[in-house]
Amino acid sequence: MELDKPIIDAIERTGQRDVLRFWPSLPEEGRGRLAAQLRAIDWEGFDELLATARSGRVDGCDMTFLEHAVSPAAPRLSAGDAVAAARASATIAAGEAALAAGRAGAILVAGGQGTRLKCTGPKGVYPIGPVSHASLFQILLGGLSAIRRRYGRAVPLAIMTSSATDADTRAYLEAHRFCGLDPSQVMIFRQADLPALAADSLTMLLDAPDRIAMAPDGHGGMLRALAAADGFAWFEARGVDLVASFQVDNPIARPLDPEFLGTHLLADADITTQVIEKTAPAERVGVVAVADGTTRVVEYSDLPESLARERSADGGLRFRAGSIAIHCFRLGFLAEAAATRAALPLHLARKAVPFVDGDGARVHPTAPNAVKFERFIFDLFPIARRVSCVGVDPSDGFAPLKNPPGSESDGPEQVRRAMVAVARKRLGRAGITVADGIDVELDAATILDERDVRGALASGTRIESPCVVGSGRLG
Ligand code: UD2
Repeated sequence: MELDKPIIDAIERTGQRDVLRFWPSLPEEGRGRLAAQLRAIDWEGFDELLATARSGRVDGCDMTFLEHAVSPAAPRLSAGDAVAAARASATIAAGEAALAAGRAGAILVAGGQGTRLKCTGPKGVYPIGPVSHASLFQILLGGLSAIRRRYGRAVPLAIMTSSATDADTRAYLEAHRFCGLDPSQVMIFRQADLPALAADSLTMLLDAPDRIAMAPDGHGGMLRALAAADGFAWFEARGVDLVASFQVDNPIARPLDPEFLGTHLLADADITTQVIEKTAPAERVGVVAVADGTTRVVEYSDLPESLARERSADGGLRFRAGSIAIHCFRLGFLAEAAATRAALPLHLARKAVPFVDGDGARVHPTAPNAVKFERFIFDLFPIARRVSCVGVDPSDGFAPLKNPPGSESDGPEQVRRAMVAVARKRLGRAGITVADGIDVELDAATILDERDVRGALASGTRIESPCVVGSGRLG
């Protein structure tokens, strides 16, 4: 096997000849593998990688913007509080009408490698249900079934995978019958990979003599990948004109909350985003900030520590609008942005990436030796005509699974506790008591909120042993 001339030219032009150092000694099969990777690389975009790496610039950190920026107003979602819900009734009605008209779709980003969680395979298969042991996929996709039951219309769902998660995700969903969803309402699309570059030489690293070290291109890769998979047309064909995007790691996420969607529609926004009040400077959430009419999300790793710590006169953090990565987009806005390649900049991260050295020995660096690149979907915020924000109480909508068992925060123990707390609260509102220390869970596919609880269990019921409410095992 020989390499095509345009690829050899691109390798020369970008100074990447070193990637072929084992080529002469590779067996035919290995050459085939390496050639396939080289063909898949976006050589036209390679200069952007090199320029970003050379500048050492972190796009999220625009100091001029941050100097003037403030946290945006974010009216709190009522989340079942009867008084607040009555006040928000027109907004809730607008969202419910959109759901009943089948206008809402969803994008689940599930291409991450789950490095911090140290799980093998996609994060979505992680068993998180405190009683059911249901996986993240079962819980999140189940939530869409519950919406369909209530509003009579499916929420078409596009799931973004990556080279790291695609095959296993497809196999899991097939084996689990798409977690109860109609397969014709689910599309799976794969984001692209970008090469990691050696920090000193800016040359690609080899993970093996016949394999380039690549990593998913960040959740911002969703734009180009969805366009390439005809995803915008897929949504349009199903009557969708707004899509909520959410992450695979948060089982109590409420991306299709009617009040959230209603806020978006009544504000006539391109983007509406959910925020929590960030209270500790070190919390690992990006912050939403506004200056001169422009809204941005500044990722936690990009926010200088002095600014992360700064407090306002009321004692709260100056940058307190913590992004939980649940956004509602006008579909037309996303499609237009996808057509503009320049819309999403690259972000740079310095990472320790294993590689094979000149002698073919594998090296596991303990300090960062490489730069990796990612695009973030929230970099669309500054080009949106209008961005609106809603506030979420973390106990009602944010319990991310990031860390392995035994961690101090964001581990499975904390996530399960949060799920049990949500269940207890909703059961309590429906007049059901739960004995102390008992784990309860709401069946994601049938129970959206206390209204569904009332349909499943009589008020006054007392729960004495662990159970999943709504699954048919109780009541
Ligand atoms: C993300 C947000 C952070 C905050 C936090 C809330 C970014 C850059 N940071 O931080 O501001 O909102 O979540 O939990 O968004 N993913 C892909 N492809 C990729 C990379 C990630 O699909 O190439 C998915 C991944 O599967 C997961 C999500 O994006 O669902 C977030 O990835 P992460 O866990 O690496 O992000 P984190 O916790 O640093």
